[in-house]
Amino acid sequence: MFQKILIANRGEIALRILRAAKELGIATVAVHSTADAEAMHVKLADESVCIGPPAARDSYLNIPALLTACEITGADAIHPGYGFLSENARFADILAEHKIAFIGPKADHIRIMGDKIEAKRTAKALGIPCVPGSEGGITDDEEALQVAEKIGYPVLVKAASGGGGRGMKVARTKADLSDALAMARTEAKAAFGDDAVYLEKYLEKPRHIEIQVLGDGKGNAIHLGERDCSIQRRHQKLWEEGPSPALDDRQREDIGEIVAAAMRKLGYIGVGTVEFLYENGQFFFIEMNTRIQVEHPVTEMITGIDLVNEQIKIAAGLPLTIQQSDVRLSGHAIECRVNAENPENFRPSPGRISYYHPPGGLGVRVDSAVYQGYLIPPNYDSLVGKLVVHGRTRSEALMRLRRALDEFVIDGIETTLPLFRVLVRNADMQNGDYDIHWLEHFLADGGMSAQ
Ligand code: MV4
Repeated sequence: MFQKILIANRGEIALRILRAAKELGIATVAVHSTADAEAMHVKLADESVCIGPPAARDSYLNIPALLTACEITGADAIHPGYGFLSENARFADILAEHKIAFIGPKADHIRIMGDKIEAKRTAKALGIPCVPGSEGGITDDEEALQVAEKIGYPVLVKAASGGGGRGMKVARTKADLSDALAMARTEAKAAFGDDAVYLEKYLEKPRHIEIQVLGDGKGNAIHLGERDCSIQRRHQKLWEEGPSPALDDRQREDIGEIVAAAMRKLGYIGVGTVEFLYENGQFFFIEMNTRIQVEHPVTEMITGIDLVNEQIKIAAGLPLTIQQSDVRLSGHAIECRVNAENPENFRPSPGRISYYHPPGGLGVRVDSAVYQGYLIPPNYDSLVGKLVVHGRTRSEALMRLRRALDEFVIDGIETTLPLFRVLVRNADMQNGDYDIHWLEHFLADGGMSAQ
């Protein structure tokens, strides 16, 4: 087992990793930029190293600085969290060269899943249902026209290096296709330095349902159910829940076993999330994330499994001790991402928290690293914390969420709390009757102010 883990991240996920390490009796090293000197994970870690100025590229993305911090402290493993270097295959390779353990999957699996064309090709070969589309990348307009004729319009042009919605263009008719291809390639070249694109049948009103997996690379892999992440704005998730209100147990077991079997065949190591679009009772693979995700507490609350604890043990070479038959999904969990943003226009609202009172009580969890008097820096994402509630049923979880949101006080900055107080009272949300476009339509129809 590792002696000392360097946490190459910040905010709530850095605290989350620190907690798991401490419970395993492993020493912790916090790294921070000059903007995060007063951060909670720095205060609670056994040691801390300042790795640079506020800009991420000079601190949390600064590989030489992270290697030096390992050298100085004698850390034998690095946990990357999410974002930053968590899905950077080169970083995983460099750590291997320096004999420092990367708490994550094999670099090759990160590389495969980072290329959306390779990811899809691999998923298909492993027996995972995919969206109908081009076999690989699209080389010219002629090929695109043939594929589009075959799968039928509307089609979606997607960037191979994309993900998170960047570099996507819909073509509703043959006449739109050439422009959509050109715009997607231009955007992809500018954003990722790679203009490779592929084609898929465009699904009009899907849900976004992701399956949590855990594998040890020794022939064992299990699934831990799903999370419905359809409630998002401009590809930023806001409300995630599990189980999905749209699935029954049979569907859950079927798609879960398909994914677990695929991960066994792949020899996947660590935690991973296989993302699907779900429409008319069918699942369509779109991407796989090879990191711990922001919304992992939803799965922890319904399974009782500590995913970061499992991640660390697997990275240390221990076999998976959980069998699929041990996994019990119990109750319902909902996570709301509390961001330092204006709840109507989502403009960032950094600043000092003048008063902070988080909710509590049975089935209420707040994963946050802020405190009263904390100054939220403007340099990073706006996540203040995650309010996660659990109930024996979805309606109990909704009632608990409503109560917890009304109890939650964060003064000094604007937050998304008022938006969630409206959503938890909304009929469609109470009925679980939503798709990936629901929130943007709700906001466009007046959303907050219309209440
Ligand atoms: C799609 C799609 C419809 N049809 N693919 C957006 C980000 C990336 N994860 C893939 N995305 C989509 N791919 C096909 N063939 C719609 C989206 C999409 C979306 C997907 C999940 C969650 C939110 C979304 C918001 C807009 C579009």
